[in-house]
Amino acid sequence: MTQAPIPVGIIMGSQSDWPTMKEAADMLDALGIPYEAKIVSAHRTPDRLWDYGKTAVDRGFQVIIAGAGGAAHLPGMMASKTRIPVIGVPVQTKALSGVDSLYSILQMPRGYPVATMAIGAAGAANAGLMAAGILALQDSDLAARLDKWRADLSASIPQEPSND
Ligand code: RP5
Repeated sequence: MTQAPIPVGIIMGSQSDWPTMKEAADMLDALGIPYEAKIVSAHRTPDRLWDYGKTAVDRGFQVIIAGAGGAAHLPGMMASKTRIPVIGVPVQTKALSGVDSLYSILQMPRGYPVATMAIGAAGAANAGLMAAGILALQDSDLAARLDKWRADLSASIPQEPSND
């Protein structure tokens, strides 16, 4: 029996991006969505990026989550190489707090969109949720899990502020 393809590819420019990108992975785990995570750098491993983009459709990915920091070309380059939707996560940087990453990922030219999230951990977690929302369009079981996740989050918010 052939195995179902992994629907989500998480890629990041460096090992140092993993603590941020793990937030996306943790969200996918929480929602029961299979993924693979790889280090693919636009600058340090351009051939790896090219191979990944060239084979992504055939490998059955439905969404790619790409995180990078600084001169963060990875999400945009991946979007130029595959029609699979790319969700970009700007990783926070020491020098410019991730605004460099944000602008690098956000300002794509017409024709090659990247769905850009917020800077850092919240953006990575939201990338997981965005991927879940896309996949849930075709998967009613996942849609129910995502609805429950959202309802649980709402229910966890207290009505009144606490002094503790
Ligand atoms: C980018 O450079 C990576 O995405 C990372 O955010 C940043 C710094 O990489 P390291 O020097 O920590 O490997 O390509």
